[in-house]
Amino acid sequence: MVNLTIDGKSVSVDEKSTILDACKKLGIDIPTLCYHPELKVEGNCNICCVKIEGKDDFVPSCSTLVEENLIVFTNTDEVKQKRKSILKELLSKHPNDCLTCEKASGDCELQNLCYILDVNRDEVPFKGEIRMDLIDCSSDSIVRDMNKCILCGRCISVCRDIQGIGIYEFNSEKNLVRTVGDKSLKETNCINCGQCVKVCPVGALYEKTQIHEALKALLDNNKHVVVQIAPAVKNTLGEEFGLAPGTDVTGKVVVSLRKLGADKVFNTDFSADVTIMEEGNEFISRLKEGKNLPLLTSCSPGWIKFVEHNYPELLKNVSSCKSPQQMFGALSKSYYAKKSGIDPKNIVSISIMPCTAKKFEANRPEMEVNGIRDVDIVLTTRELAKMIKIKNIPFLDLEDEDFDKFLGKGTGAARIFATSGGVMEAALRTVSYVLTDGEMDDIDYKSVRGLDGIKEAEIKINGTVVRVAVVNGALNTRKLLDKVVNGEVDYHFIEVMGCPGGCLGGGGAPIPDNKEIMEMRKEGLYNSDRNNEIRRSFENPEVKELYDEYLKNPGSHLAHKLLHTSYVD
Ligand code: HC0
Ligand code: SF4
Repeated sequence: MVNLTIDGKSVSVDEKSTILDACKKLGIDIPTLCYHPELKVEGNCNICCVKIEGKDDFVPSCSTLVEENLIVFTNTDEVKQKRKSILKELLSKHPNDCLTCEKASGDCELQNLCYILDVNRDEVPFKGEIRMDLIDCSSDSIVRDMNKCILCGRCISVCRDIQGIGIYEFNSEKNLVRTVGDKSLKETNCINCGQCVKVCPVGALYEKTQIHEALKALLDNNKHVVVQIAPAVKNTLGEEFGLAPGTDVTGKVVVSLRKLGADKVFNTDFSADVTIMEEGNEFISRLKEGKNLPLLTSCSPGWIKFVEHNYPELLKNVSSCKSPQQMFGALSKSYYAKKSGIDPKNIVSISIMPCTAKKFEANRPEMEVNGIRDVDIVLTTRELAKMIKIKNIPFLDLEDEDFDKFLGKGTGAARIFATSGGVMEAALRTVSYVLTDGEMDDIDYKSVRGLDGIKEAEIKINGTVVRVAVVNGALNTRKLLDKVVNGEVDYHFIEVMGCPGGCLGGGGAPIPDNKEIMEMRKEGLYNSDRNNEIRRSFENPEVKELYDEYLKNPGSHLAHKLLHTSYVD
């Protein structure tokens, strides 16, 4: 342990600690900007500077290691002035358009620092010019506005170190962050995961917003607007309104959407149950035939883009099932349209997702049936929160309401899709039942739960050992798939989610998220599963009705036409 004194208080910390860590231990708040607890420390903005007795220069507390008997000052006038001057320098280069910035107020760390350090934005005019060539709208999911970049390096780090993709780099000549090869984002191997959006402290990276399109459709009396709500949204949206992570706010989301003008409010959990029927059936066939194993799940669009770019030889292993988002879209414009006597051309299908890549997925050319797009508009959880706030809907005071019928019911199995291991567990709940004619009816498969990057388990079903793996985050996926390709491991079924932790950690989720928040979200989700009276997909009464009345059997001709696809890069 190392002993030091900070602002007159003694503290002992591990020798690998930084001064910032020691300050945290003492409860001393230090403003930070480039620093992010989950990322490699760059130490390049210096806003967290402190003074060490006997040294002339200020040092960044986030990247300076503690030393025995160090005497540190964090809050002198000199330190405060230094921080202010660093902030003012950043502001002089930062466009002054906070009123129209896409970064939600409260999420902009630069703006927050103005309050914390008592710097009035109006006193620091923007001295640069806004360059249109620094705005990249090419991606379906993400906009990059490098006019606003403060060079913190977080996007570089998350994409390279957490996702293992490495789209961005510093260009020291031009003093900006660019994509490797200076391509537009669409031309790179970006998987649209949005992890860079979540860590960007300012409005330099944001989801390609569709709020205006959504509001227009919701107010159009000639359109029949159906909205689906993804599993993760129900246990995370509350954070935007001050509720604890994991709180189940399903009933309030439903009312909010009705108040926003939705004609029907439906449930992605319903189509997640349909996915299990289709994917479970596909798995059982492949297992029996011993063909194209391991089966790789297909619900995470970031992962699909990743496999297309990096492991095209494994595309034959990817399930042909569309994701629940897309299955819902296709069913809303076929089954639901028929049942309600509505012309599918008049239906606008909106989805609320914790994911930026879902915008890309909905735009994929494959995602339509007979020229009718499955999903028209995708909003992230954060975009929905913004809409609720702009429209002054008193979210916390709303009385819970239930989903509309036909595509509204979801089981506990569907809800846990949103966390890593959930799709696998949901599939196992149904597959084990089917393969044993109901003799094996396990509900809890705890071995595939948790936020670890790679999990594996062996499940005995009817004398057969089914070897499964669950992986989340692109870097972990690469590690696992390299082993699959090299024949070092041999699984029957692998669940892959492109974002760390699964959809709960999606690029469209509330900001911030960290390990503690992710744990709470996950616990909330499993509570919602436990509280659901139906916890297996094949028992969903609306799913039964769908098959009885319309699709007939999983894997039927009609099911294939509507709910399956193939991916070609
Ligand atoms: Fe997910 Fe999904 S679980 S990907 O994270 O499978 O986005 O929540 O909606 O489609 O259901 C996201 C979440 C979904 C889909 C589902 C799957
Ligand atoms: Fe990298 Fe994901 Fe951002 Fe694309 S969206 S640049 S893959 S972090």
